[in-house]
Amino acid sequence: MNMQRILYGVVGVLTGLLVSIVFFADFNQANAGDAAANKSKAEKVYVPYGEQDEYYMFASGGHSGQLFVYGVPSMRKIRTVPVFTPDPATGYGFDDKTKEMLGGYSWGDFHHPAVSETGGDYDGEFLFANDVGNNRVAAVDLSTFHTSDIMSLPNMGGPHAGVFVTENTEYIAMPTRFARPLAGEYAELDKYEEDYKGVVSMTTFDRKSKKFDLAYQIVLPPWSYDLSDAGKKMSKDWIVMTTYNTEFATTNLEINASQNDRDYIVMINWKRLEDEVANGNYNDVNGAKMIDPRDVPGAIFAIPVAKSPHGVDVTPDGERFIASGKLAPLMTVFSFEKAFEAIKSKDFKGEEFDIPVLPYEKVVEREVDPEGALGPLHTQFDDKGHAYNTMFISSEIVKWKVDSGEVIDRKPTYYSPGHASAAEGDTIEPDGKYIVALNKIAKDNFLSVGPSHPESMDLFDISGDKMEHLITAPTDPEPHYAQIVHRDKIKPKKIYDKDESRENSVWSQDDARIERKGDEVHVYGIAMRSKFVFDAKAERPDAVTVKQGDTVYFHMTNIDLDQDITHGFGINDYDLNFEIQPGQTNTLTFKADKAGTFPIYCTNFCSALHQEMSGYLLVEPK
Ligand code: CUK
Ligand code: CUA
Repeated sequence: MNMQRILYGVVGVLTGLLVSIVFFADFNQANAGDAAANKSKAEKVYVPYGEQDEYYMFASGGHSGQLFVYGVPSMRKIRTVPVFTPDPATGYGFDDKTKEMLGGYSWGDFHHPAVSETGGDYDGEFLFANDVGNNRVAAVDLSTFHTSDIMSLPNMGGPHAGVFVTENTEYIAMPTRFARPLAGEYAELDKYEEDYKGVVSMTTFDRKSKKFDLAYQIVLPPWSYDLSDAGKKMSKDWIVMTTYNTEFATTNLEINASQNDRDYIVMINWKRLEDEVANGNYNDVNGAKMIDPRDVPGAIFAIPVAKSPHGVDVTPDGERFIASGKLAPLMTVFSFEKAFEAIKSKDFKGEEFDIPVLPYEKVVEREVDPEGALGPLHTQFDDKGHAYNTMFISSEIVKWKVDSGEVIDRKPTYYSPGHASAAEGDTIEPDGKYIVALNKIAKDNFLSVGPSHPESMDLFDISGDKMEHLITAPTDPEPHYAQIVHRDKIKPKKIYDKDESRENSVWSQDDARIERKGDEVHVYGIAMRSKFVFDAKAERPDAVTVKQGDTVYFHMTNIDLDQDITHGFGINDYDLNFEIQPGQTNTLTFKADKAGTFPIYCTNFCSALHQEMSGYLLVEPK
C-alpha cells in the first residue's frame, strides 16, 4: 500500500457524496426498466402459501436492543425477539425471570449476532449477542426463541467488536470499543495512555444450564477495537481484531484518530491464554480473571494495516484474514501461514506498546483495489472462493476472487451498506446462494414516514457469476449485522416441555390454588381456552382478593398444550402484562399498593372466546 492510495481514500471520503448521487441516478435508470426481469425477480422472492422461506436471517435490532428474525428470500419479518430491552407485547422484563435477567436496564445496543458453532458450522442451537450500550452479552435459545441468559461484563467500555464465536463455541469473544480505566474507575483524559485500557471478554456458555460464565479477560493498549473474527481450522486457536485510534486521541476522533497511515490488526492466541489462566497466571480485577497477553510469549502480535480499518474477516478455509480499509480504498488479504512463519522465525519489526509487530510485507498476501469503489467495511464469502465487500461510501457490493484479487462484479445498494450477510456466510461452508446488504440509509425507497426514513436491506442472488439484485425491504433501526442460517439447522419447539416437577407449575385446573403467607399472596393458577383459574375451590375461581400492601405472586401455567395457543395476562390500571406460551409457567410479582377493583384479561388473542378470558383482582383498602 502506498501514500497515494491513502490520499485517494481521504479524497474518496470527500467525494463520496458525489459518487452516491451517480449511483442513485443509475438506480433510477435501471429501475425504469425491464418488466420481464422484474417478473423473474418477483418470482425469486415469492414464497407461496403453504411453503416457507429457505433461510432464517437473524438480524441485530441495533439500539432497539432486540433481535429481528426474517425469512429469506421473501424478506418478510417473522418476529422480534426481545433481548436487551423490555417488550410489553410479550411481557419480557415484566415477569420475574426476565425482569431479573434485564437487571433494571431499559435499553441495549445489539450489534452482532453469532449463532453457536460446532466444527466451524452453525449448529443452530443458540444465538449470542453483544450490548454495546450497557456492556452485556446475551444468549437466545433457538429452540424457543427466548433469551435464556444475560451477563453483565465488568471492565468493558462498549463491547462492540464482537460477538464472534470460536470454532466449537469454546468462547464467545467480545472486544471493547472505547478504552476506559478498569473497574469503572475515574481517571482524567490526560492519563489516557497510562490508565485507560482495552479489554476483550472471553465468556463460555454451558448449553445444559443455558448460562454464561466469564472465563477470563484480556487487557490491551487503549486502542479502539473494531470488528473481529475467530480463526478456523489451521487458525482455530487465534482471534484477529482490527484497531483504530492508535493515535490515542481523546477528542475530535474524526480528525485526531485518522492521523496515522497505519493502524494494527491484533492477533491473539486464545488457547495460550486459556492455559495460562488455568495455571493461575492472572490478576483478579473487579471479579474478572485479567490476563495481560504481553506477559505471555507468543500470545499476541500486531500487524500494520491500512488506516482506520473497520473489520477483519477470516476466510472459510481459515487460511487468510481480510481487513477493510474504510479510509483507504482497499481490502488487504493477509495469510495466517505467513504470519505463523514470521512468528516462528522471530521476524519482528520492533514493538508497539510492548506488542511484537510482524512486518507488513511478510504477512500480506495482496492488496485488492476495488476499482474505484469507496469505503470498504465488511467481507462475506460464498462457496466458490469469492469475497463480497460492502462499500459504505459508494453504496455498492463488490465481488472479487480471494485467490487473485480480481474484481468480478459491482452492484449498487440502496443505499450505504454497513455489513452484508451471506447465506451461511461465517461458516467453513458458505452456501453461496444469497447475500443481504444491511443499509444505513433508505432515502426514497419507501413511502415517506417523515424526516427519519426506515433503514433498508437489499437481497441479492449470488448463485451466478454476476450478482442479481432481487428486492429491497425496509427495517426498523438498525441492523448492523445478521447471520443467515439454513432452516434445516433450526429446530424450534412447538410447545414447552411439560415438566411435572417444575417449580410453581400447575397442570390441572382442579389444582389451582391461592396460598397466603403473611402479606404474601401466592396464586398458583392456570390459563386455558378460554379462562383463568386461580382458585379451583372458590365460588369465583377467576377472582383474587388481596389486601392493599400485599405482595402478589401470579404463578401462571398455560395448560393448553397446543401449537400456537399463547395466553396473555394483563392487569388493567396496574401497568402490568406478561405472556405464557403453551406449556410455559411464568411468575409475575408486584406490590398491590393501589386499592380498588382491577379487571384481569388475556392480552393474546387465543380463541373465539378470547374476549371472555378475564377475571378480577380485588385490592381491599387498608
Ligand atoms: S458495525 Cu455497524 S456497520 Cu456495529 Cu458491525 Cu460495521
Ligand atoms: Cu387466552 Cu386470549
